[in-house]
Amino acid sequence: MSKSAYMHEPESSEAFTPLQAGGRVLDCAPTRMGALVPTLPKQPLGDLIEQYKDQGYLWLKGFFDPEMVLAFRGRVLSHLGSAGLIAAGTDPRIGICSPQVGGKADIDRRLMEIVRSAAFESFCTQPELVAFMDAFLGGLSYIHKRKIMRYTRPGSSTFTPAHYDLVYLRGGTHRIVTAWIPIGDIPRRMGGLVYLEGSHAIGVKMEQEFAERAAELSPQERINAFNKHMTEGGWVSKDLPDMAQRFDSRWLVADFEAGDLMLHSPYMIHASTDNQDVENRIRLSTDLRYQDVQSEIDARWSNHWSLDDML
Ligand SMILES: O=C(O)CCC(=O)C(=O)O
Repeated sequence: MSKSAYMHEPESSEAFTPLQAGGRVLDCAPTRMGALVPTLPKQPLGDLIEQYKDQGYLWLKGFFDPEMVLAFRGRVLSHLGSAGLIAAGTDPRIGICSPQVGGKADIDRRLMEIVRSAAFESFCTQPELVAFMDAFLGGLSYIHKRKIMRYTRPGSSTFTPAHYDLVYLRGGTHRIVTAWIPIGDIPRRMGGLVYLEGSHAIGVKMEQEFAERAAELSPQERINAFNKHMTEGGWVSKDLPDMAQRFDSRWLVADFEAGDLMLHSPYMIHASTDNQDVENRIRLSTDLRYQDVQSEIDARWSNHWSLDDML
């Protein structure tokens, strides 16, 4: 596929709505903010792979049946809702946050139950996703057991600082593909993922520099995202506006919908923005890591995700 066939941008003034991350307002000038390029999944595989390599991501529109995703959203949020997360008398599929949210510990305990549940396992291993990942990776795909699910309340200070994923997966192959799945609609004001345009090349360079500096570290320390050469938590930065300036690049944003599947390279720098939803909805998503089954697997990811696993 030629580049021009997919390098278009939606003509939407919404693409430039001011957003914030950790309370810092992103510069919405067209030189600092743009729109992610959507892709239809039913294209020849070779074209999809080429586009992924070129952009560092693929935003596969309508990959899943939206009703199935919304039903799963309802299932998750009704489980978390019993700990007081959801406004009484409202449909958990909509996910309106309760004005008096219950104890965080109770909600998080229920979240850990969800990520260990058969319902979540079957959501993550549904046949069309497995078949697609096998084809995309060119052989049998492996999904890491450590699967993360995130909920973000509107108005909370929770956001994901800028990073690339390999920092957390240095104990195995670098040929990882992350699948990020919005569980329900996540319009940009609800704090979805944003990607630093062209940053998969920056990630490769950063990783080379890290490898040089880390030569003196023990093998254990070298793969630890919290080692002395990393910033706290392995983040590249918590200051998204500054990063766009520093790398002279743009944050690419999108209105994600139930049914979308996002794939990104382990070198692609991404983050999330704050959930500023005026309708008071909870942002819910999962992120999964794939690789081919024959390559080296980071053993630290062979357990269920826990909030305190320090990975
Ligand atoms: O959902 C988020 O806020 C972060 C997800 C993420 O960092 C990832 O999918 O790699």
